[in-house]
Parts: sequence; C-alpha cells; structure tokens
Amino acid sequence: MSLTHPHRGHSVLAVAGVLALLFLAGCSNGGNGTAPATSPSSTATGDGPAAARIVIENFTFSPADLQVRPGAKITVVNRDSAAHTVTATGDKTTFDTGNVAGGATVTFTAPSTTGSYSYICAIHPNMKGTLTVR
Ligand SMILES: [Cu+2]
Repeated sequence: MSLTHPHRGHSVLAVAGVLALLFLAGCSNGGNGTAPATSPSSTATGDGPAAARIVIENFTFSPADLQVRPGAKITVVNRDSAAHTVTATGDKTTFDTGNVAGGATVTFTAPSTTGSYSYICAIHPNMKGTLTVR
C-alpha cells in the first residue's frame, strides 16, 4: 500500500508537465502564426509608395490608372518578353523609364506636382496608361 502513494504523486506531476509543454507549444505556434499576418497589413495602411506598381503584361499597363503620392517610388514590372517603356506623353522629362527589357523590373519617381499624367510605351504607342498624383 505504501508504494502506491509515491507512484500517484509522480503520475500527477507527469500529467502536469505534459500539460505545461502543450501550453507552451500552443503559445509559440500562435505567435508564429500571427506575426507574418500583421506585418503586411501594417505596411498596407502606409502612404502607399510600397504598393505603387505598374505591371506590363500582354502589351497592357495594369492598373491603367495608378494613383500615387507626389514623389512616390513606382515599380514597373515587365512580364512580357518584349521590351516596353513607361514614358510621359507631351513632356517626356516628367518621367520616362527608358527601355525596360522583357522580364525586367525598374523603378522611377512620380512627379512632385499633383495632377493626371498620361503615359505611353514609346516602342508601342498604342499602349496607354494614366498616372494620377494626388
Ligand atoms: Cu511596349
């Protein structure tokens, strides 16, 4: 009889230890799961320069009308195999990426003056887009 008491005591401690390990494992998993989810949403609520992006695919600018802050950095991703440009119509000095090779990514800086700027691809002038700075 006297041997059962210490045995019981160990069982209780063992169960408590397993529960503690499960609790700790659950905590670390929850932390890892929520951390990546919160960081993209916090950047998305920023001023938008990180999201300013023009994708060229199938000889089309997307989005056709991009809205950015003055002086925002704009990324241009060319998913076609052909080279393209993002060139402001009228005064080309407003912005002009020059040739963006197929598969290449470049950046340019949006004008610091608010307004609506039309642009084309200098190689394929039928490709049209609008950059709105506001
Ligand atoms: Cu083009």
